[in-house]
Amino acid sequence: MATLNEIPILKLAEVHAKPKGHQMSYGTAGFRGNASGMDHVFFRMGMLAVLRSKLVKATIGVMVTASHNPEHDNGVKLIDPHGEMLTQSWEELATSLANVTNDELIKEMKKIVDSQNIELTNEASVFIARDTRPSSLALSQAVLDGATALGATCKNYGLLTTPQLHHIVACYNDGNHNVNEEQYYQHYANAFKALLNEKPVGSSVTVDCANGVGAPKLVKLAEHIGVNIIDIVVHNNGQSGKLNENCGADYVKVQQRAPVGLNMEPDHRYASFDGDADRLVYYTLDSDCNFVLLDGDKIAALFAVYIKELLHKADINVRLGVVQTAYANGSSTNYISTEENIEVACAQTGVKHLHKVATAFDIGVYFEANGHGTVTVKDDCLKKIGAAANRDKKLQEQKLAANKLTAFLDVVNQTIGDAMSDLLAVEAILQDKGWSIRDWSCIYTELPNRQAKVKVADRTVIETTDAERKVTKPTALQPAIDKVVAEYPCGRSFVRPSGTEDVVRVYAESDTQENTDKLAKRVSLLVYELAGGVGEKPQ
Ligand code: 16G
Ligand code: ZN
Repeated sequence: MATLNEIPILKLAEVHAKPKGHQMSYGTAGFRGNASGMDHVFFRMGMLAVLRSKLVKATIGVMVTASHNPEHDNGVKLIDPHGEMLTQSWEELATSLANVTNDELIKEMKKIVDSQNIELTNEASVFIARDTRPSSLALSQAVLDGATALGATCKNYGLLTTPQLHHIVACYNDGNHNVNEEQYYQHYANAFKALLNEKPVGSSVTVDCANGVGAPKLVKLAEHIGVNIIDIVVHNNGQSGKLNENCGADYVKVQQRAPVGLNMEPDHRYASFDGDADRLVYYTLDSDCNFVLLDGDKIAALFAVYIKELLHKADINVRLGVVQTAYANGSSTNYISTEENIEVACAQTGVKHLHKVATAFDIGVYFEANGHGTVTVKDDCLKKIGAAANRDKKLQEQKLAANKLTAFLDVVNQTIGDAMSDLLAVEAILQDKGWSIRDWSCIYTELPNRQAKVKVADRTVIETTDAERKVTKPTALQPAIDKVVAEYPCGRSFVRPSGTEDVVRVYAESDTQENTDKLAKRVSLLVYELAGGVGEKPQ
């Protein structure tokens, strides 16, 4: 049994020393915070990736990004062998390792090695990539230092979107050792063209890339597809604007308005990515020039119904389901489950939770309302679809549908929500159905909704159950919410402690915007009063 080679670790740990008192936790999607003072966290996550790689005997990914957060923030997340997010049981290990002092570092690492039974003589391989934040270059170097301090073989891919790194890690561990960025474009461009059957997409689509890494990558993807097939116009490409400032998927979804600098025209298709291109929302203007948002719920509905129709046409019987969170608009849930008769499940906020629930279905479509989502397919289900495409007895029309479904599932990045691949999937469906963005938008009408946040002394006093739809603590809160909600037609409201910010989040929906705003305010006030609100009372 080998031991840790302490000297190089300690030497580099001095270079990446932890500032006094700095504490962080591995949140919903890794560590995230102001980039200054986080250098040690990146160094230590480089080391943790090596330990994980030695344990699972596969390549681990490390992505340097803070997604839709402001430019001055940064973050780091680990990617497990099949391209999924770091297994939850390791989040605690990550948190402890990030928070010990430099003096306790070796002891903490040994603790991890012992508790996990890690064989240190095993080889390790770590893939690293980063977004375009000014701090990302130096922080990805800190990850590299950490990984090399423990003797791993490292590949630094430089600038990538988060889903690109997930894709590369998954393919590599699946035995494709030549996988690289170029192959990513080839894969999705070819899959898209196959799905379209080389028929061009009629009109252009304008994509706000949040001034982030999605911009140069989308340009490359578009080049691989060819402008004769689809005309993608990139907006907010990072040449002048600031990352995520008044632009990007989060801004558009929350503000329900166009990103900076975009002069919208009625009926044109617009889309926004977030800063690391794992979220996608669409929007347009109606003929009265009202802003119309098509968020993650609408993308999920579009995907699910398309898959359902193809399964039906191909005469394939598998279990299809949609996974949403409590944030999904009530109308979307109603449309998918009642009108389209597709199973709907609800998961806790955070991609890892949705992903897990989705994989229980043969085909699982999962989306958060904020635009993060994808489709998962079980291997034997894929085989079943492939067999249907080739079966002699099948009618030509059934074979065609099975082929189309295979092509569609090839266009989506099954490892994680991917704004680029989701964009192609939406474009292909609209093209296939001959739908305008207006047709798509009309499949159901959202209930007016409002999100708010409340500051409390300690947000952990709020505990929830039933996929965050009900509060269990403080005990007086849920009955009080129920009573208020009952006063509003189609009323629904829930509260949950944020996993990324020191606030309690409040969601409300009901029949009119005026009622919804009142409901959100009254529930916010209940949180303030019953869960230790601080500062100004909610207005
Ligand atoms: C993170 C999650 C996102 C979730 C959000 C909730 C991933 C990759 N990202 O951004 O899915 O919606 O956190 O934030 O899992 P909140 O807990 O602050 O509301
Ligand atoms: Zn993101």
